[in-house]
Amino acid sequence: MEDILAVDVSPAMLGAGLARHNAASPTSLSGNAPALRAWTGDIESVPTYQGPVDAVFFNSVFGNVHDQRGALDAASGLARPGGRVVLSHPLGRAWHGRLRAADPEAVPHALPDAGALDALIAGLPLRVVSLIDEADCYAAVLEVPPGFALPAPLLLEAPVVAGFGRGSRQLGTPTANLPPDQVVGAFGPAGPSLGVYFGWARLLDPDPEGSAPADAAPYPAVLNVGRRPTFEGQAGGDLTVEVHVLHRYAADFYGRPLRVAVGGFLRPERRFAGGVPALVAQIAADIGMARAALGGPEHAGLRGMVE
Ligand code: ADP
Ligand code: RBF
Ligand code: MG
Repeated sequence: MEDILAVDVSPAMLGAGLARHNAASPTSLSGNAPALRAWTGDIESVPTYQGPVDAVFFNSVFGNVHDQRGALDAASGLARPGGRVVLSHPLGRAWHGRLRAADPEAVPHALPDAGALDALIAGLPLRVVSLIDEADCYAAVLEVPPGFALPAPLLLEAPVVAGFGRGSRQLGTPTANLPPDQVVGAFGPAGPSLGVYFGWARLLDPDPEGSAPADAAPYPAVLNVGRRPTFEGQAGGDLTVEVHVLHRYAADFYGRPLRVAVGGFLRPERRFAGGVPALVAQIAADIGMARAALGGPEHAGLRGMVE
């Protein structure tokens, strides 16, 4: 069996689902055994640490979801890179339309047709893979962008500049800001995809009076290249390149050059409606994904690029 997280606003419905499942295939809920877990609440209340998941299914429910765009945004954030979001209704548009006519309060939305679907996901990190919209069957398959190893690793090197002073104080993740104009050229003529990358980072020119020598070693890192829409409003602020090094340094290192070898892209930047706690949980997940990717054979040579 697969790992499944069942999500419903109704504890009674969740209980019924769990009872039916456990009767059919009793499993241990302890340890790392694949299991059916339950979360009471709507999709936007599911914390990121429950993911990342291969796929999010909205089966026979999407028309009942009041904030469909918010739900899709939350779903895209729970899915792994390349993961899917599926909207399905096995009885299709005609049946759903009659249900909606009978109780428009419980079913505020029609199933989205191709145009409505495009409008719903505009600006979200989702694309339509396929859409079946027939009288007796509805299924829309959406995909979040795949995490990708870059065609070749990128090398960034620039002195660390001051940012907003928010990384360490508000988020618990200090980010060494690099001047964007000195580093975005490395991402090619089309510029960087805004989002989170992983790689190795090393501080150059160790200051004899400052950091301990050990601080000049290469360490794993996560980078955000983006406009911080969680803080700066939907459109975001100026482009920043921020590197959170997975190491506890003895002292701050403003002005010192930082060299970063970027190995791949983890996810697009998002606006977190849940604010700081939601972003902090996502960054923790990003760090886990980065460590896993850096530990794999695909990126074995990356560390050497910053040495
Ligand atoms: P700012 O807004 O000025 O970038 P932050 O709160 O983001 O401030 O903190 C970043 C600064 O913290 C870096 O410029 C660097 O001097 C220091 N720092 C200490 N440890 C780290 C780390 N592990 N990763 C990144 N920066 C760190
Ligand atoms: N800010 C966002 O608004 N959305 C994000 O998805 C986002 N992801 C981040 C991921 C990582 C690994 C890091 C280090 C930062 C991220 N930030 C994101 C940037 C954050 O808003 C920024 O570091 C602080 O505002 C301090 O400048
Ligand atoms: Mg910073």
